[in-house]
Amino acid sequence: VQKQTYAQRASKHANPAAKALLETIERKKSNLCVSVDVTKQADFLRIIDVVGPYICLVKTHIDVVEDFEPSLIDRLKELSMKHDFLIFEDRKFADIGNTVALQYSSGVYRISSWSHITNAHPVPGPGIVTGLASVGQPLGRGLLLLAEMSTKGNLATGAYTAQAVEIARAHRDFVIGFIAMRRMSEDNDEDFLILTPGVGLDSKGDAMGQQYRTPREVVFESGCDVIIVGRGIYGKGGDEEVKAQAERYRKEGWAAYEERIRA
Ligand code: UP6
Repeated sequence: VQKQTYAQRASKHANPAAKALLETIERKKSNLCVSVDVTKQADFLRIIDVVGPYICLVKTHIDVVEDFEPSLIDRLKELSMKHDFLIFEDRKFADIGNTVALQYSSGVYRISSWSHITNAHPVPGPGIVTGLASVGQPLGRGLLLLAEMSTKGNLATGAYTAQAVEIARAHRDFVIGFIAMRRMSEDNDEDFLILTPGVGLDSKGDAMGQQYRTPREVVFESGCDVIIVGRGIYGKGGDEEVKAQAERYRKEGWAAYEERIRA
C-alpha cells in the first residue's frame, strides 16, 4: 500500500512534471483530474473555468475540438495559471519512435509545447519512449504508459501490463507512471503515479464498453493516485451542476486518499 503523502512523494520526485503534479495535489487537496471531451472551444474553456478550483489536472483530447485555433492553447495556459492546475493531453501515442517524436513536437497542436504530461501505448516497445523522451525530457515533461485500460474486453492485461512496467523502469527519468486500474509496483521508492479513468458515482458504464468505479474503489481499494472523471462532471448540465459535481468528486477522491494513508 502507498502510505506516503502526496507532499512526501513530491519532495522526493526527480521528474519536474510529476513533482509539480504532486505539489499541486497537496496544495489544492485535490486528486481530481477532469477530462474535458467537448468539441467547441467555448464549451471547453467554460467548463475548465468552472471546474478549475477543484482539480489538480485537466485532461484534454485537443483533436476533438472542431473549431480549434492556436489561441485556444493560450487561453488554456491562462486558465492553468489562474486556477493552479497542470495539463495532460491524452494523446495515446502508439507509433514508432521517430513518428511519435514528430507527432508530439509538431503538427497543428505542438503538444510538447503546452502539455506537462502525455501518454503512450507501450505496444511498439521501448522505442516509443525513446522517441517521446527526445522531445519531452529537455522540456521537463512527463510520460504515462497505458499499462491497463478501463474498457470491457481490453487487451492490456497480464504479460502486456507487466512488460509496460518493465519499459517504464528502464526510463524512470521520463516515464512518471501509468494509466492503470490499480497500483503497478509495491516498491514505494519507484513511486510511479497511477492515473485512473473509468470513474463515476452515478453510472456503471456506457454503451461502448466503458466501465466505472467509484473514487473510493479506485484510490482506497486499488491504490491509485489520481481519479480521471469526464462525463460524470461535464455531462451533467449547466455550470452550477458541473461545479457541484467537480466539488463532489474532489471531496470523494480526497477522502479516499486520507482513508488510505491512515489505514
Ligand atoms: N480513457 C478511458 N479509459 C482508458 C483510457 N483513457 O476512459 O482506459 C479516457 C477516455 C476519456 C476519459 O479517452 O477521455 O478517459 C473517460 O471519460 P468518461 O469519464 O466520460 O468516461
